[in-house]
Parts: sequence; structure tokens; C-alpha cells
Amino acid sequence: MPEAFNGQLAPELLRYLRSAQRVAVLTGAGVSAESGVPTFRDAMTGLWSHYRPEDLASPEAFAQNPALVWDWYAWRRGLTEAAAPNPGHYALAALEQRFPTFTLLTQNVDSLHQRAGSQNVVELHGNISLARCSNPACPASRTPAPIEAERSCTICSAPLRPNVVWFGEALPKDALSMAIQAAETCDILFSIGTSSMVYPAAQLPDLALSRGAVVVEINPDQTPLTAEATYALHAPSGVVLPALLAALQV
Ligand code: BV8
Repeated sequence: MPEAFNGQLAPELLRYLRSAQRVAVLTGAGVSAESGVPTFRDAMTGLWSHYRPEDLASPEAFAQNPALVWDWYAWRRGLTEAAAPNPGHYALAALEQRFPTFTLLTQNVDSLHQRAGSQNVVELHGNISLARCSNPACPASRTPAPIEAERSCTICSAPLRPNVVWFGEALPKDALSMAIQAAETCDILFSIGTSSMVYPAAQLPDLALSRGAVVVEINPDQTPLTAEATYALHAPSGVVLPALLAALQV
């Protein structure tokens, strides 16, 4: 049954975690909220309040108006570059050192886990700091996302696009297979700061549950996962994760 986070982590959860060998973590935009990065669905504040994220994060939107989509990503990239990792990111980097196998699967595109020191990060939805050629046949490698207006591939002149996974696009094969393997073999999976609405990432906690793993959700709000989770800790990740790390160190 889900446990509300009242500042005390359930003793049986801590006991289980102390003996865990294989830990998987799925993170979403909520983990970066305390760094001041708007969550994906809040990201439409201000200038972008009249667009739905799905209307900008799609191949169709890019084909129709590449400049608008690039401007949106340049705005978001500015926010993520100005942001700093928060205590939740740092706690995850420290927790990674405590377990034989620790796989961090992130839907986030902001590099904040890596900047906090996390080593084994699987980016399910790409990374906002890079651009790639929109021509799938082009051999061009990823390049830093362009700041200036010139956004064409230097090898084949096709438009450059943000190196992220848009709605309707497949996730990178390697990333998805690593994520499925981690969910299928972990002793415990944490689902942190995600609305559990975007697939196939949202299926990973169910996969872990189906293999008998403990699933812990950390989110101030309810999500479609909350009722199924073994534990649901209703508090910000920047509060819960440092508390979890501290409890493990005693
Ligand atoms: C695909 C990158 C097929 C770009 C993003 C079933 C199976 C497969 C696909 C589908 C399916 N059903 C529907 C689909 C289609 C679609 C989908 O899932 N749609 C949803 C809307 C229903 N999925 C896809 O299109 C995927 N592609 O399956 O292709 C295919 C297969 C083969 C060949 C061709 C095609 C691709 C999905 C990826 C889309 N790209 N991002 C970018 O960032 O611009 S998704 C986007 O949403 C972000 O990556 C984000 O991470 C993700 C999920 O959002 P969250 O991270 O959860 O953020 P959100 O704002 O929603 O929630 C934040 C949460 O944090 C909240 O719950 C809040 O309470 C909490 N919170 C706030 N503060 C805190 C906090 N928690 C903790 N602490 C805090 N302090």
C-alpha cells in the first residue's frame, strides 16, 4: 500500500533498500523543478502559454515551422544552462555509489544529472544541448545546438534539429533496451518527478512490478502509478532523496 512521506521513511523500505543489489531510477521533469527548470507541462508559461508542448515537440511542428521550434528549444536550453543541479540530483549521484548496480533512466533532456556527478545515465528522450542533422541518412555526428539562425547541416545542408525524441518518434534503441533490461532485473525501481503519462517510459515501473521488484514513487502529486506503487512518497524529490541518503548512512 502507498505510504505518505511524513518525514519518516518506512523502516521496511529502508531495510529492503539496504539489502538491494540492483537499483533502477526513472526520472522526469519534476526532479529538475527545484532547479528552477519548468516541468514539461508547466514549460508553457509566459511566451509559450498559447502552445501545447505536443504541438512543438513533434516532427510535424518542426516541418511546419522549424524557426518556431528552434526558438522554443533555444529558450528552454537557456533555462537549463542557467540552472544548477539541486539536492535531489546530488543525492542520486551519491546513491549511485552505494549499490553494485545503479541505472539512472531519465526522460529529462537538461544534463542536470550528469552535472551533479551521476555516471550511469541513460537519456531516454535525448539532450537539449545537442543538435543533429534531420536527414537520417546523413553521416554527420551530433553537434552542439546552434545559437545563431544558421541551422543547416554542413555535410548535406538538410536542416539541423534538436537532438531530442519528439512525440511519434521512436526512442533510441540502445537507451530503450538498457531501460527495459534495468526495469526487468532490478530489486527496486524509483519513479521520481514524472507524471507517468508519456510512453514507453511510463511502462517501466509496471515492468519492474511484474518482475516482483519494489516500486517507490516520489512525487508531491498523484499520478497513474501512485495506486500501484509499493510506496508513494508525496514530497519533493529535493527533500526525499537527501533524507533517503542520510537514512542509509546511519
Ligand atoms: C513513441 C523530449 C512510437 C522532447 C518528450 C503507448 C506506447 C508507445 C507510445 C505511446 C503510447 N501511448 C501514447 C503514445 C504516444 C506518445 C505518448 O506517450 N503520448 C502521451 C502524451 C500519451 N509517446 C511517444 O510519442 C513516444 N514515441 O512511442 O513512438 C514509435 C515506435 C517505433 C517507431 C516510431 C514510433 C515518444 C515520447 C517522447 C516525447 N518526448 N520529451 C522535449 O523535452 O522537448 S516527452 C516529455 O514528457 C519530456 O521528455 C518529459 O520528460 C516527458 C514526461 O513528462 P514528465 O517528465 O513526467 O514531466 P511532467 O511535466 O509531465 O510531470 C512532472 C511531474 O513532476 C509531475 O507529476 C509533478 O507533480 C512532479 N513534480 C513537480 N515538482 C516536483 C515533482 N516531483 C518531485 N519533486 C518535485 N519537486
